[in-house]
Amino acid sequence: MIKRLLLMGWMMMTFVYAQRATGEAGESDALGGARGADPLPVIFDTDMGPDYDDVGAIALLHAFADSGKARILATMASNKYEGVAAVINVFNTYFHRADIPIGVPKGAAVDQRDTQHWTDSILTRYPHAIRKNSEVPDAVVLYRRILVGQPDHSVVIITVGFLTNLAGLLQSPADGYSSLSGLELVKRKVRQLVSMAGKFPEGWEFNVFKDSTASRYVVAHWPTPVLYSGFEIGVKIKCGLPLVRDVSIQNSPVKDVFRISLPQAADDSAGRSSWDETAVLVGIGGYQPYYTVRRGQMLVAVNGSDRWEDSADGRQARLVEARPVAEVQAIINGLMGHQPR
Ligand SMILES: [Ca+2]
Repeated sequence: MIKRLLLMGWMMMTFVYAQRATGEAGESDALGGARGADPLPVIFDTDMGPDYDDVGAIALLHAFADSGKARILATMASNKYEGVAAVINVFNTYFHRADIPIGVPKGAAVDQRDTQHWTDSILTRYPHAIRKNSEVPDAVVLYRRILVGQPDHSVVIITVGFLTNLAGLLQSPADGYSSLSGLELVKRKVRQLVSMAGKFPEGWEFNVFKDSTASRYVVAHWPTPVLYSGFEIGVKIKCGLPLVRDVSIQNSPVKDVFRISLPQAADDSAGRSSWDETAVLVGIGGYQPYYTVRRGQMLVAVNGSDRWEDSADGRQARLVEARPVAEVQAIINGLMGHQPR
């Protein structure tokens, strides 16, 4: 009941702000300040581990789809450990969307699974029709196939992992799906990229430095508005304990992952930091009223470190806190407890 109230509160809040922002310049909308009433077409791109905030993120994604705010076009892996496609399929199946297309990188990519053994636990316990990565297409090919069928400037891509697939997409040539280059296809079909990436104003962040070649390429060449949720945003938002303690939630792979993983790190005694969940939250719900944005550009050095450069007319922006962390934490915890319809 409390979760339902929280979800309703969040939806009403975003509706009010969406209405308010309609009267403002379209610029706020381009950066993800406000979202309309129609379900947003979303491609979700995740490393699905080694950390488990990806699990919270995919729970939020499906919660938004169930409330009519998002339409999930595809779920991509940016990590190629054997079984990643199956793990993603477990969550899509749990939320009654077993047929959502899944892509994995077939070329050079990070190959790193979790250390807490949540991936093998849920693969043993929960149904999934996809078993091996070889059963699903290459992510870049799938991106091209999905994008070409969407209305122009409509798709929001939310990445909570490495930028491997997006670098490959930008550099992809024309193929049987589209005569456009990857860059032209993105320019035509994508509305916005929302990405958990970077540590600001400067530092090292896992998603950026693990495949720094891809990160450097994407931040320099991505042709649409980009919104980053930096490391400093999610680190303070601690989630998962209400889910683990909710005895009404049974047979949930989302709950199992947090139940298995939270006790394994002393740092997580108050909950797991919610980096990836923030990208889904603002990518679909809009960033207002919880955040404002700072415009500019992320720069990634050859060694994988990143820094922010302000620029008033930058196409990129990063989140800046505008409300107490506890408010966002309550919303994310509520959405993470969402159960399949
Ligand atoms: Ca991730």
